[in-house]
Amino acid sequence: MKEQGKPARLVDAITEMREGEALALTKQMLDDGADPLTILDDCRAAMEIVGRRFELGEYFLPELVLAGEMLKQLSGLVKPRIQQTSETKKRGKVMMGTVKGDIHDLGKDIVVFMLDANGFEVHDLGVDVPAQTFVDKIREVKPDVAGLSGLLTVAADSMKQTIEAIRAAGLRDRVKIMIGGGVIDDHVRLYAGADAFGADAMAAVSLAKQWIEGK
Ligand code: B12
Repeated sequence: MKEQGKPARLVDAITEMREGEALALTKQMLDDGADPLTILDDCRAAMEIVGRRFELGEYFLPELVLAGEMLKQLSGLVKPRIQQTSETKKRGKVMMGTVKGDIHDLGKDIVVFMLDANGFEVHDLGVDVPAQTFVDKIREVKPDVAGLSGLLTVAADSMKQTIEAIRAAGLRDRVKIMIGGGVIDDHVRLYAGADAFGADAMAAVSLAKQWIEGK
């Protein structure tokens, strides 16, 4: 039988909750010169499997919590290997937050990190962010782009309410809005009234570049 490659072993270690092995494998892959972004993709694939098992009643909250903790540690190992841009002049301002009612932040944190590494000034509002906080902070910080993250189905409604609040405050034409996370897709973009949906952290970077620099 063919030996399983390291990426598949990493996905396996995460989904089977073998924390020590997942950490050791990640370190090994990084030392072998693996692309850090690919490792993050593998982690995300593993989280999808964990999520599916939770949905099927095979895993429970403790497994979700452990998976979340593992991902935090793994991304802590991976992030320093991602090249930061050498430009000191910031490219533009991006505000990020997980919408009201949702406390998932691992994906948002990766997006924040990638935006920062690519030279944007990032303002992270955290999780469970009320629509009014987005409005207040947009007024105060004047970001070029606002990114809304959410993983729960109900996040779609929070995104819609947030964007409506931004519109009601007269700020909608001053800020481009991107959304992303878990189940978010282009249907949600239409429903919520965002400018774009991004599937991953690099999509967030491309959108911000495109909007701010016309690239
Ligand atoms: C880990 C986890 C948790 C951890 C979160 C830890 C943390 N600090 O974030 C804990 C244990 C706290 C948790 C809690 C809950 N969870 Co949970 N959780 C997950 C799990 C397994 C992984 C999520 C994750 O981190 N993925 C990895 C990251 C890297 O991916 P990502 O977030 O999608 O982000 C990437 C992209 O989407 C994109 N992106 C993200 N944000 C943005 C924003 C923009 C602007 C752009 C462009 C891109 C972008 O870039 C990121 C990097 O590539 C998912 C399963 C899944 N399929 O996602 C369930 C899941 C999201 N959870 C779920 C549920 C039900 C819950 C709970 C309600 C459980 C409970 N009974 O209490 C609570 C919710 C509490 C709340 N109010 O929010 C469900 C949601 C179902 C639904 N559709 O509504 C899921 C889908 C599991 C399932 N299949 O049932 N959870």
